[in-house]
Amino acid sequence: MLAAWRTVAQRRQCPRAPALLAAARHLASQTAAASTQSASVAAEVPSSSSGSEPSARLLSSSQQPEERMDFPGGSVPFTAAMSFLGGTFSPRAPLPCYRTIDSAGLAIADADIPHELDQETAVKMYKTMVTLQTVDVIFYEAQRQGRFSFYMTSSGEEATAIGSAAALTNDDVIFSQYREQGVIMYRGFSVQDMAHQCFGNIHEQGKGRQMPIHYGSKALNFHTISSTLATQLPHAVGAAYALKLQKRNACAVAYFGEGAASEGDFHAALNFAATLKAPVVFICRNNGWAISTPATDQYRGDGIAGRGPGYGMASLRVDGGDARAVYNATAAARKIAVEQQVPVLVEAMSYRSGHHSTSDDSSRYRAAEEMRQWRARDPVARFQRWLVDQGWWSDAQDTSARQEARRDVIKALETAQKAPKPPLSAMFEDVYARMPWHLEKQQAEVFAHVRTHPDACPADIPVK
Ligand SMILES: Cc1ncc(C[n+]2csc(CCOP(=O)(O)OP(=O)(O)O)c2C)c(N)n1
Repeated sequence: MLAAWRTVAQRRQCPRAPALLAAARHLASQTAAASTQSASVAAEVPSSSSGSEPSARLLSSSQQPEERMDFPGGSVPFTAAMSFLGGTFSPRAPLPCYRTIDSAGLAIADADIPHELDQETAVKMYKTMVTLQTVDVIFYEAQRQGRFSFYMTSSGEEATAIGSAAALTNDDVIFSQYREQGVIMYRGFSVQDMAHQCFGNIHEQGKGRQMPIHYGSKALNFHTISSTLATQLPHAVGAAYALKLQKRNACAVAYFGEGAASEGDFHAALNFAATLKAPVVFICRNNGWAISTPATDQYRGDGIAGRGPGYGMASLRVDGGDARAVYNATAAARKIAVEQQVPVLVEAMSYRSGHHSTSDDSSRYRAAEEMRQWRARDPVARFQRWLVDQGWWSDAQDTSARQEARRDVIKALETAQKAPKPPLSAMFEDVYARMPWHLEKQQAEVFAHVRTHPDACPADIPVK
């Protein structure tokens, strides 16, 4: 040990070398005295104790690596140099952003493509993007006309949702935030299903008890969306851990925004996932804004991907506007999660091109020029260009796909709007097998109130 310290002090030309060497000599003499003692104590350790057990590590100085601190949380080397890591002391270059097609949609020649898209998958992805764009435009307008109460578009982020969804299997369990409608659509949730949910009619499994856009489907392995940010992240870890215990060939996939990543649940989820080695793929949509809070006010480190290594988790940053890159990144992350039974973090860099929701006006807090620049990099147009270059898509196909999507969306809205609403009593159902006394009491009070104040209940909700 003494020799090691001398080498360290000399190599670093440390001005405190004489003091360090004196301290080392003192330590060495103490260690020599202690080793005589510990040899006798070590003799008392039962012979069944293995060298890796804490008691043996502490007691046998001869086994203790002198140049490292061996403790229950790991083994770290000692250093006589004091240097802070990160922050203002050693700013690191940002993690680069993996992409396979450029902002104009041209393929990048030397890009890593471990999972190349086949024509059928690529065309399905693009058609879903076209439908998603059409749904977003028409549903947004329908909300503005007062036909239902709330809507959120995913404009600018279509490639993140659909590129990742295409790389998963139907056995993978999805926990999304609220802006990944492309994921559930790709899995088979129809435009009609979406319209029923937004209108909260009798065809909707939630029976109108949730706000619009809170989709969910047991059949599609897609957990119902919760408005409360980041609550889905610990749930996803629990589900992933269950998949691990069941030895299933599947993972959980958790989507969230960079704003949600400031919640405590994000940190709890990542640490649990890492320590439990839960097969979960975390996909962050870093779209630059959390309502009016810019990403620059959300963190000081290297975005969200930069946090992964701190949790001991493989992390990747990907261009969220490049559907082919997102597909490859998710397929690779899924492979790691399922084969190695560990979590993986993916940060998809994108931009929220629309307002946060129908309750927001983003022109109040961000520059028109910023929005114009990002809209010019439209992920759907980029992917279309790549598809055309592959010879897999044409302008004529595009026109007809968009016309068909428009017809479907308008029809779905009309059908959903005409469908009856669930009765008032539905509000009290489905939580308990037998309604407890306090809910019975509340239900009676609601009905009594509506009888005396008929205007308190919307006219299209049957009072029964
Ligand atoms: C726990 C919690 N806090 C605050 C809110 C209010 N809120 C709703 S959306 C949102 C912004 C979230 O931004 P981000 O996670 O980046 O997703 P984005 O909307 O940009 O897709 C906030 C603060 C909430 N729903 N839940």
